[in-house]
Amino acid sequence: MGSRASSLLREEDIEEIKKETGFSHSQITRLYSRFHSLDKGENGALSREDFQRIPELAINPLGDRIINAFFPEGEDQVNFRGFMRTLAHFRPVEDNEKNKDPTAEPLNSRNNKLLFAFRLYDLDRDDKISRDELLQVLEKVDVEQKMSIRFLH
Ligand SMILES: [Ca+2]
Repeated sequence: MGSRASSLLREEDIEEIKKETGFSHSQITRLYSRFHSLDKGENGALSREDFQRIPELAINPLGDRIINAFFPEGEDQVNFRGFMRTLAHFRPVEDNEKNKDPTAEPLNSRNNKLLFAFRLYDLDRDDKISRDELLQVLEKVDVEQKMSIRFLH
């Protein structure tokens, strides 16, 4: 089943995603079959409902925010490319050596990770974290721990 799903992904797409996200070839094909199995509508994109079926996210207090991070403003579907771009923020910083592209800051750089975490707090997306937004999160979490998504491994 996994091989059928990965065969839908073209080799040149894999190369581009590799460059953009730093994931390895085998990680990309594995995540593609995961993406494919989550895609209940079988339209090549995931909806919020598709994400909500992931048990690890369903029980995660930050689950809704993490799910939101996959969707560009105003959109309710995310394709595989967008899915991978968001996942790239979760890659450990030390993996940066391979696939280094000097023209672009890797998505998993410290800066981009911070920005990503910031956006998890900034619920109304006004580029500021209000006292209330901060308190809502602090009540619940150790962000570092909650940001680890076990289904990726
Ligand atoms: Ca805000």
